[in-house]
Amino acid sequence: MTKKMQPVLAYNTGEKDDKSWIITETRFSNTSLGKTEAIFALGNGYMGLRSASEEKYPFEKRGFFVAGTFNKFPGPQEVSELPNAADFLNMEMYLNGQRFDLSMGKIYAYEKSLHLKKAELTRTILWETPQGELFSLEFRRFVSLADKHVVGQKVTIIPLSNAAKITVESGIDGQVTNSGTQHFKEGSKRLLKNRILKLEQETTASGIRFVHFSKHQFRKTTPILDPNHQVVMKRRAVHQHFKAITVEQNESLTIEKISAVYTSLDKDNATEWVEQAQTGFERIDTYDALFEEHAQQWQKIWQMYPIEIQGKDFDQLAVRFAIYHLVCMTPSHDRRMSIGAKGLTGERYKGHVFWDTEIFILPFYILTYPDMARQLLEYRWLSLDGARKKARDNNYEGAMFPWESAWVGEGEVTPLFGDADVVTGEATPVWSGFEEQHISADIAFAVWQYYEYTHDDAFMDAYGYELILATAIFWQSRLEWNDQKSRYEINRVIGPDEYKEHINNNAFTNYMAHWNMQKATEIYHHHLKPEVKLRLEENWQLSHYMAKIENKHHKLYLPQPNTVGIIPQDDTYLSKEIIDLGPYRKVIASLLNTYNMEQVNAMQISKQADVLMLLYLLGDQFSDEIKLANWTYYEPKTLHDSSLSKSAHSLFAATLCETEIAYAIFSDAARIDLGQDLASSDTGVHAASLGGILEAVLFGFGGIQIKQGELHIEPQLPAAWQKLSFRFYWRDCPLQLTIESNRTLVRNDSADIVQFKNGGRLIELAPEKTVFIH
Ligand code: IFM
Repeated sequence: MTKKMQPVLAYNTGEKDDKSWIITETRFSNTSLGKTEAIFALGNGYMGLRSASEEKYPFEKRGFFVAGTFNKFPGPQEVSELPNAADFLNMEMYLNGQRFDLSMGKIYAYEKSLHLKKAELTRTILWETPQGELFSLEFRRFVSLADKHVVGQKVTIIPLSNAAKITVESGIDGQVTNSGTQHFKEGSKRLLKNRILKLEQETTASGIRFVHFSKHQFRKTTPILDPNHQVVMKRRAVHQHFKAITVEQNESLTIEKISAVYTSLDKDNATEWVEQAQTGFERIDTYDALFEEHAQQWQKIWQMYPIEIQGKDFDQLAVRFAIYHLVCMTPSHDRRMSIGAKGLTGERYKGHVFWDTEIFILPFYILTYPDMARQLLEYRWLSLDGARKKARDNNYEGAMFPWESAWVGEGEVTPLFGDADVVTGEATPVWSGFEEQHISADIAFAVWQYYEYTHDDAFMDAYGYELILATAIFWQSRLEWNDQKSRYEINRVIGPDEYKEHINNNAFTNYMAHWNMQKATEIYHHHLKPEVKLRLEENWQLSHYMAKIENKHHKLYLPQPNTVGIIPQDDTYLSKEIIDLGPYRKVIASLLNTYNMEQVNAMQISKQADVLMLLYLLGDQFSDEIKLANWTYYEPKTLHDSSLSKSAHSLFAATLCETEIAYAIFSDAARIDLGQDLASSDTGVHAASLGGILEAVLFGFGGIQIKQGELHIEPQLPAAWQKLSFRFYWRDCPLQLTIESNRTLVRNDSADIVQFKNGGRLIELAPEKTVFIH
C-alpha cells in the first residue's frame, strides 16, 4: 500500500488564542518555492516582499515591489511594469564552512509560517549538515506597517553538536530583474559609518530614484558583537562578509538585519530626501522594538475589519487571509496608485490595474472602509487624461479607460502579445487592450455604487460625476448605427468572458454601457450643482454631448432573453458548437493546451462569469426566473479558468438563495491561493479573487444589497457555519450584523435612525438599538 503524503500546507496550527491566524508550510521542497513566496508575502501597501528564503535556491522567484514605481523598458513590445527592485533579504550563512542549504543534508524539523495577526513570517528548522553537524535555525521577518519604509529580519542559529564558526554574507543586491529585464541603472554604493550599506539607483526611463539601506547587528546569548567584516561591491550590489564568528555548542548567535527603502515618489519628500532618509534610518531601532510598533498597527487593522465566522476554522482563516493581503496590496498612502491584479506579490500582469479593483475589491472597502474606496476611485479620476488620450487615439470622444493601467494618466499599457498558440506556435495576440472596453462602464458603476452606500456628495462633485459623465461621452461615440435593424450596436469587443474575441453585442458590455449613459442623463438633470456643471462644460463640452447621449442611448440594442429565458452572451454565442467540458473543468486553462483562441471562439465555452456577472451587477433589471434560467445554462459552460470566476459565481448563487451551492463554490474560491495546489500562486496572489471571497461573505451570505437606492439585508447562513458577524457602514452609520442559525440581529451603532428592508418589511432602527430580522 502506498503511503499517503500529508498536505504541505497546514492551517490553524497555533494554540487556542492563535486559532485561525496561522498558515504553515510543513515540508521544504525546492521545486515548489513559489507557493509560499507568494501567499506568505509581506507588505504594507507601500511595498510588497515575496517571502523567498534568506538563502538562495535555483527555482525561487525573489520579488520586491514598491507601489507606483513603474518603468518602461524601450522597445515596441514593452509596456510599463512595476520593477522588481533590489533584493535585501539575501543572507548566505556558512556553518563550519558548509553553506546553509536545505536541498542538502537532512531536515529533522521544518516549519515556515505566516502569522496573520501580527503579520510576521517565521521559519524554524532543525538541520543536519552533510558533515553530520546539527543546527537549530530560526528566522523571523516583517514589513512594517508602522513605518512603511522598514523591513526587519532576525536569524538565530544554535550549533547543537559542537562549537561552530559561522560566516555570513549579506547585503543589497540590485542584480535582480523582471524575468530578464533590468529596470535600474547601475547606481552608487556605499558603506556608511562602517555599518550601514547603501545602494542608490534610478529606473532607466521613468527616472524614479530608489535608495536602499541595510544594517546588521550580531549578538551572542548576551553581548553585542562587532565581528570582522569586509565590504564587497559588485555591479549593482553591495554586501558585507562577516567572518568566522565562533559560537559554542548550544550557544545562540542572533543576526538582526534592518533594511529600508525610500523613493523619489514618496509624497513627503523634501529636496534633501535622501539625506533625511539616511538620518531617519540611522536612528531606527532593534527588531523587537520595531516589530512591537508594527504589531500594534496590525491590531488596529483587525479591529477595523471584525469579520467573524464560527463553524469552520478554515473559512475564518480564509477571510483573514484575504483581508491581510488586501491590506498588504492597497497603497493607502498615495491616491496616485491603485491595486495590481497580483497586488505586490509577483511580476505577473506587471503590477497593472484591471477592472478587478472596481468590481471585485472595491465593494469590500465600500462596506467596511469607505474612505479607502473613495481614494481608489480618485486614482481613476487622476487617470482621466490617459483615458481621454485612449479615446482620441481610437477616434472616440470622452474617457475610454485603459484595460490595463499603470501610472496615473499614462493610458493603455496592455501588452500586445501573450502565451503561445498551441496550433500556430506563435505568440497569441492580446486583444483586450483594444476590445475589452467594458472597463469604462465598470468604473462608472463602481462610482455610483460608492455613492449609493455613502451619499458622499463632496466626492461626487469633485470626481464622481465627472467619471460617470466622461465615460458616457465615450460610449455615445462608440455606438455603431445598424441601419437595417434601426438600432445602435457595440461591435468587435471582448466581454468579461475573454474566450470570446471580436464579438458583436456582448450583453454585458451593451447593458453596462446603457446603464452608464442612462445614469449620466439622470445625473445631468438631477444632481449637478451649477458650478460643477460649469466646470464639466469647460472640460468636456457637456451640454453638446448630453444631447447626443440622451438621443442615442434609448436606441442601443440590449440582448433580450430568448423563448427559454436565456440572454445571448453575444450575437453568435448561442449558435456555436457545444463540447464536453468535463475534462477541462478539472484543470485550469487546460483547454488552451488543446485548442487555440480561434477554435475556442467557435465554441460555447466561457472563461468566467459574463452574462451572470451582468445579472448580478444590474440585478434590479432582471427577474429571478431569468437569473435562474441563465445560471442553469451558462454555469456548466464555464471553465472558471479565471480566478475571478468562482467568487462571482458564489455571489450569484447566493442571490438565487442557493446557499449551499454558493458555499461550495465559495470554498473552492477560498482555496485558489490558500489551497494545496502548490503551483497556483507562483506568479502572485489573486487580488480579485481575494476581494471576491470577501464580497461573497458580506454581500452573498451577509445578504447586503441595494435595490432602487434602498438598503436590503437578506442574510443566509451556510449549514457549515453557526455564526457570521461583521460591521459595515451605510451612509456613515456603522451597523453590526450578526447572523446565527436561528436568529439574525442588526445593531445600529450610530447616532442616526437607519432604515433598511428585510423580507419585504421596512425597518427603522433607532440609534444604539438592535433588531431581530429574518
Ligand atoms: O481582469 C482579469 C480578467 O477578467 C481575466 N484575466 C485576468 C485579469 C486580471 O486579473
